[in-house]
Amino acid sequence: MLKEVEQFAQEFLKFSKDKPIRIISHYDTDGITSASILAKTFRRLDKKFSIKIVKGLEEDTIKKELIRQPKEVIVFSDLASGSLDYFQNLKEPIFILDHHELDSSKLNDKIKILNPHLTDNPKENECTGAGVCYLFSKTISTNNQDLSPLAIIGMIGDRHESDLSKVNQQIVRDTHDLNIRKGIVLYPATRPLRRALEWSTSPYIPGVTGDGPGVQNLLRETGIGYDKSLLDLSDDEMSKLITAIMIRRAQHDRVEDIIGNLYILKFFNTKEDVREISVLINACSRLGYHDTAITYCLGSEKAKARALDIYTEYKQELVSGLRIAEKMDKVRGKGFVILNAKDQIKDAIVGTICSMLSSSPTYEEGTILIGMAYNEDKIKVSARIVGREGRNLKEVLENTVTEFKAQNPETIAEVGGHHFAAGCLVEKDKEISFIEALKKELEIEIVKI
Ligand SMILES: [Mn+2]
Repeated sequence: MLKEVEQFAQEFLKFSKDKPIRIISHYDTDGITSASILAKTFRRLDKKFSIKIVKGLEEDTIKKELIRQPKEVIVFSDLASGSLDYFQNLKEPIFILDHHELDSSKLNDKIKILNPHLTDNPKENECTGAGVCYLFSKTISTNNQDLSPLAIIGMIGDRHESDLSKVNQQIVRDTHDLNIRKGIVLYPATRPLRRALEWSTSPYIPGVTGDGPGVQNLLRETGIGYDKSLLDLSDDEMSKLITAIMIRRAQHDRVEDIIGNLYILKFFNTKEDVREISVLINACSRLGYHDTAITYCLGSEKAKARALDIYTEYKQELVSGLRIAEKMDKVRGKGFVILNAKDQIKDAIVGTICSMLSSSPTYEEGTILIGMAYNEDKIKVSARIVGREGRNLKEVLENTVTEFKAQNPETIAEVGGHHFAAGCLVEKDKEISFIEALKKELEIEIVKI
C-alpha cells in the first residue's frame, strides 16, 4: 500500500501548499482518532486547519462543506467512500482517507482517495480510518510514528483487534508501550475487578452488571480479592472468573464470545485499557462533545478530566437504561421484541442498550430487538439481532418503512445501517402507525418460514 500512500501524500501536500485545510470526520472512535491524527500532522506542518465531526454525510452537509472550495482543501476521514454519488461534478479535488467499501466505478480524477479496498491486496492492507490516516501521516514524516497509539485506539474502536491484518500488525509494531494479552474482555483490565464487573455492559452479565451485591457474590464465589484487576489475576483465577461469568450468561453463549485480546497502552503516562479509552472517546463524541473527544486524543489534561466526567455520566445512563429496558413492558412476538422506551431512555443510547441486550442470555438466538426512544418530535428506532444469524435488519426496516409510507406518504423516514444493526428516524405523532407497520413486517416473515 506504500506506493499508494506516497502518491496520495505527495498530491495532497502539493495541493494544500498555501491553503487552509478542512477535516471532515466520522463521529465514532475511529473517526475521532482519524481527525486527531490529521490535526496533529497538520499542526506539525504548521498548517491552518479546522475540523467538522459528523454522524453521516448527507447531501446537505456535503454541499455546505464544498462551498469552502477553492479557498480551502477538503479532507474526509473515516467516511465518504459511500458518498461518491455526491462527488460527480467537482470543480476542485477532494481528498478521502477511508476504509469503507466503495463502488470504484464512481471514482473520477477529482476524487483523490486512499482506501485499502483500492489496493492490490485489500486483505493484507485492511485497516481502519485511523490506520489509513496514520499511514498517510507517517509517510509525511517518520516523526509522526508517535501517533500510532491513536491508530491503535481506532483499531479497537472499529473492532479489528482479533485477526490482525499485515498493516495492523505493522501499526502494533510501531507502538511502544503496548501490551497485548489474551483474557476475558472485561474492561478496564487495569482497574479493580469489582468496578469492571459492576460497569460491565459488554459483555453484559445478568445479576452482576449494575448490581453491587451481585458483584460481591461473584468475587466471593471465585475467591478473587476485591481490589485485584484483571491484569493481576493468576491463570487459575482467570479461569474461575470465566466460569463464573459463563454460568451467568449461559444459554447460547460461547467462551470465544468473552475471550479476546486485551490491549494495554501507556496513554497520558498511565497504563490504560485501550477498550476503555475507545469507549470513553465514543461516549464523549456520541453525546455531542466532539471537541473534548479530540482534545483528549491530542493529550490535553483538561480535556481528560472533562472526558472522564462525561464518561462516568454515560456509564450511569447506560446501566440505568439497561435496568429500565429490562423492567419495561414490551411488545413480544415470535422472534422479535419491541422496546418502546418513549422518553424513559435517551435516544442517543437506545441503540447501545439494544446491542447490550442482544448479547444478554435473556433472548434466543436470532431474536430481533427493536428499541424506540423519543428525540424531540421524532422517534429514534434501533434494530439489533441476538447472535450472528438471522434476518437482514436493514431490509427489515426498509420493508417496514415502505409499508409505513403507503399509509403515511408525507413521512421523512429513512433507514441506515447494515445486516446486523440498523436504525431509522420517524415522526413522533406517527408512533402507533409505525409500530403497526413494524409488527406486520416482523410477523410476515414468520408466516413465510
Ligand atoms: Mn471506521
